[in-house]
Amino acid sequence: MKRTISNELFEKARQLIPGGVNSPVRAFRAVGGNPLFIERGCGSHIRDMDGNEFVDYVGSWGPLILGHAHPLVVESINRAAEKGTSFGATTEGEIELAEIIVNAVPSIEMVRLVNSGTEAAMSAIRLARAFTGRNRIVKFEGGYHGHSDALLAKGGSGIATLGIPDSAGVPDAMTSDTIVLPYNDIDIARTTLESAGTDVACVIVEPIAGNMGVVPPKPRFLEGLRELTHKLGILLIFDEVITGFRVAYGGAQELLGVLPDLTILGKIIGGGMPIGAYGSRREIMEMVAPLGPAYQAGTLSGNPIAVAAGITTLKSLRDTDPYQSLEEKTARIADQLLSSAAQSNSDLQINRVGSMMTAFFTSERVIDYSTAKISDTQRYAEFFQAMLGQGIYLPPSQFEAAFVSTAHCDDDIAITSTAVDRALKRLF
Ligand code: KE4
Repeated sequence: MKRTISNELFEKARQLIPGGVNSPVRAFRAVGGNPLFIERGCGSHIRDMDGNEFVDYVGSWGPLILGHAHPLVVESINRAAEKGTSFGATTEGEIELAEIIVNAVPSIEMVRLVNSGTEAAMSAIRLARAFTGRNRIVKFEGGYHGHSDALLAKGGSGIATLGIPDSAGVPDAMTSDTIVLPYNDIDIARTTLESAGTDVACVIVEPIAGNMGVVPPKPRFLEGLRELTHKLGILLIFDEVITGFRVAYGGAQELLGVLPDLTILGKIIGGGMPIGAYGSRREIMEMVAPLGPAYQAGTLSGNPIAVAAGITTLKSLRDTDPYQSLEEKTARIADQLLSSAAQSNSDLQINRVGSMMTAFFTSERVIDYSTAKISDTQRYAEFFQAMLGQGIYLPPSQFEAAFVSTAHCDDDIAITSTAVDRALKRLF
C-alpha cells in the first residue's frame, strides 16, 4: 500500500505537533507504523492522501453514526456558516438541540452544551460536588471520561484506596479524592460506598464501557449502583459520550432501563463537530451558573455550526430509527469474525452492544479491565495491519470500540468478511 504522502506529512507534523497528532491514539503507537493522513470521507469510506480507500469502522471514534459527509449534515453546516460562525450570544438552534436532547434522554430535564466530552465530565463532577457538598468521586478502572485531572486517576495498591495520578502533571492532591474501583464488581462497589458513602459526591461510570474495548455491564451492576447511590445520597453519573444516541435513541439508560442522576453526552450530538453536554433533573441543573453557584462557561459553547450539525444528526436518528438495522448489520460482521476465527482456530472474543464492538484476541471472556488487559495486543496489532492492507480501517488500539454507521452497506460487509478471513488465516 502506497504511503509516501502520509509518511512525508507525518515527518512534517512531528516537527510541529507532539507525536505528530492532536490526540494520542491517532499516532498508531499501539499498532505500529505511521498513521495515515486522511484526505476525505464519504459515507462508510475514507480515503488517505495517497489515494488508498478504506471501509471505516472508527467513524471519528463514534460521532459519525450517519457516516462521513452526510449530505443533510453538510448542508446544515454550510447554511449555518453562511450566517456566521459564532456570536458568543444565544441562538435559537441551542434551544432546538436542547429540546431534542431533553425529549430523547429519559433522565434529562435540563442540559448545558459545552465543547467536548472532557468538559462535560469535568463540569458534571463539579456540579455533583456542588449539589451534594461532598468531595470524593468514584470511577472505575478502565473507564475513560476525558482528561480532566480528577479523572486521570488509576487504582491505588488496594482495591478501594484513593486514586493515584495516571498522568504526569497531575498533582496527588487532584486525585486524592478519586476512588477507583473494578468495573462490573457490585460487591466491591457496595463495600466501598457503604463505608465511604457520606463523603462521596458521585459515581461516574460508562454504562456500557467503550474505553477498555467494549465491555457490557453485568446483570445487576448498574441496578446495584443505582440502588446504592440512591440510598447513600450519592449522584450517579452515566458517561454516555459514546453510548448516547449510539446504542438507542435514548442511550444506554433507555436500552438498559437504569436512570442516572446526571448524564454526560458528546460525539453523536455534534454530528462530527466539537461538542459535549451534561444534563440532569431541574433541581440539580439549577445549581449551574448563572442560576446557581457552580461555575462553568465556554466561548464556543452552543456554537451555531456544531449545533446545526447536531440537530440534523439527531433529527435523522429520531425520524429514521436506524437502531434495528444497525444491530443487524453489526451482528453480521461479528458473526463473520467469529466463524472465521473458528475456522482458523484463533482465540477471538467479540464484545458487542448494538453498533459498537471490539474483537479481543484471548480465550477468556472480557468482563472488566483486568480481563481486557490480558488479551493479546500484539496479535491485535497484527490483525489491524492485515486488515488495513486489505482496505479495512479498524480502531488503532485494542482498547477502543469499532463503530458501524447507517452508511455501511452489504458490499462493505462482504469486503470486511473476506478481509477477516484472509487476515486470520495469515495470523493463525
Ligand atoms: P472528548 O473530550 O474526547 O470529546 O470526550 C472524552 C470522552 C469522555 N467519555 C467517554 C466515554 C469517551 O469515550 C471520551 C473520548 N473517547 C475517546 C476514544 N475512546 C476519544 C478519542 C481520542 O481521545 O482521541
